[in-house]
Amino acid sequence: MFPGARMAFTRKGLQESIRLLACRKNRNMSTAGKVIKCKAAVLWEIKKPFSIEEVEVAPPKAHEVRIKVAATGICRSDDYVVSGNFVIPLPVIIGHEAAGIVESIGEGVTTVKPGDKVIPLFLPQCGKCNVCKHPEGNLCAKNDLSIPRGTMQDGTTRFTCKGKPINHFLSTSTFTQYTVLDEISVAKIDPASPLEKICLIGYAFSTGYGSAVQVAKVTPGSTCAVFGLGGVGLAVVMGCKAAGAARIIGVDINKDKYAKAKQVGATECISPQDFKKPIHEVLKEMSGGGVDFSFEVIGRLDTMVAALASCQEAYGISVIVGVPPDSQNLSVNPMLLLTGRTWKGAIFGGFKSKDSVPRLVSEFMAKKFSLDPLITHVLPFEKINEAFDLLRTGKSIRTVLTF
Ligand code: CND
Ligand code: ZN
Repeated sequence: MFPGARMAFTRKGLQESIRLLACRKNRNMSTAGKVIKCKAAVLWEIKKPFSIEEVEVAPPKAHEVRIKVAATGICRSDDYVVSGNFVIPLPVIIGHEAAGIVESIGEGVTTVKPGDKVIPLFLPQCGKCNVCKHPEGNLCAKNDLSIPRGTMQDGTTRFTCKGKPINHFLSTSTFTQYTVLDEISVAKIDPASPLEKICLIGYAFSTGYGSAVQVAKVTPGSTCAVFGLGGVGLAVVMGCKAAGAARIIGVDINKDKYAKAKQVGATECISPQDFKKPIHEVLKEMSGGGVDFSFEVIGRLDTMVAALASCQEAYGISVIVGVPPDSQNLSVNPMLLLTGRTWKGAIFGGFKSKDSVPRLVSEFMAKKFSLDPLITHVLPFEKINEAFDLLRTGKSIRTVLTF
């Protein structure tokens, strides 16, 4: 090719790029400020499948952001809504573990702009409440978890379907092509990050990983026991390993979970059903008096007490990660604590969301941890009901739906 031809080719390429950019800008301009009609999975009633509907998504108001969802994970907590164990206002668009791209912003938004890659935050960080100002707490007073409202911060919804308002879920609502978030419920992330993977940082991964590194503060050379080796439990194992634990004992009644647990860092795995003695006594013997750190990642009252009893009586730390059954109380012997154990619990691994999510994405990009072991299935969004069946039958760890 002679030089003139190369120049013409390059100029043509440049002109084409400019045209495409202008198109993209116009496209944004054409939807900004307008209602977007798109597909969403609406839950009209509990214990019923999702129905894929055309919904109307209103433009973001002041301090709000509208995003195009690129990928969303499916979580046990979403299924708690479908089964009626987690009671929230219906009809609703649920889903809370996602990643996407900002389509448009409302007045006064300063932390994100159209085109930014973002992760919705099911736990907001307003930066102003007592919890946000406290160095440790992360359950921001503006959360929609303690008493679910099912709305934006201003008390109204941005979704309509067949003329009816549709509720939001945990300030996120990600089972939809477009969603609207309060600015305090969205974090800007590395533009190079793969959205179909890092969506897990919006919930399961950070919950487990943070429980080890942030809540328990696992120390190098320590011995840890992780009760429950589902997606969140595996992320706890990854956190223990990253913190330098020397022994990580996985506890699960399903032995199919052991191979993956060992792949991510468990040094041994045991089943309570293989022993005549209670599991806390087995763990005490295995660790010469009790483990340094234990984690309950199942959501059962009996295993919460077993995990507490299995940590060292004078300095052991036990963390509740599993969500207990609704309105049930525990009975424990206070001597378990009087001797010096610490019993803790945390939502979202104790991480302050808006501060921590971008940092965790950067750590993922720097290959500090991998999310691949947690993602067992990737399906198109329309197969959402199939994806929930995989979760309910225990066939998946995490299914990611792509749009
Ligand atoms: P998942 O159901 O995938 O894993 C639970 C594991 O526990 C499975 O491997 C079971 O085989 C195992 N198991 C069940 N019963 C027993 C038993 N009696 N003894 C030993 N092992 C048993 O759940 P997941 O990993 O998605 O979530 C685990 C819990 O964490 C669940 O309660 C979920 O709601 C909770 C959670 C908490 C938070 C938070 O912010 N604290 C966030 N997300 C999820
Ligand atoms: Zn706050």
